[in-house]
Amino acid sequence: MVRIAFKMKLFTGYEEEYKRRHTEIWPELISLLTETGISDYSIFFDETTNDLFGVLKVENPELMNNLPAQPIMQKWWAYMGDIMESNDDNSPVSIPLKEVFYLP
Ligand code: RM4
Repeated sequence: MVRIAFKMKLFTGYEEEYKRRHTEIWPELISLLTETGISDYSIFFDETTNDLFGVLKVENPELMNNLPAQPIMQKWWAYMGDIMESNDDNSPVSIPLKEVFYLP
């Protein structure tokens, strides 16, 4: 099991909308993420910078490389693209974070 952390960026003023979309997250996207081996996935919001901090566990991180090609993932990213920083392919701009401390 590997823990992965990353940050993304929300456009100003969309905290409530971002939360709403995630409380109504599509069941087929949840299935895709869990079938990929992802668990314990949280996203926190830093209201001083608009940073979204994601942290998750995954059995085999290489399987996450398959996510961008999945139609449900692409549809979700297109849906989210109006409220967060995205790349040309609609994937969120995501900055990997290095672990510097862990207390199991
Ligand atoms: C985020 C972003 C991530 C996705 C989560 C569920 O807003 O799109 O890529 O893993 O939603």
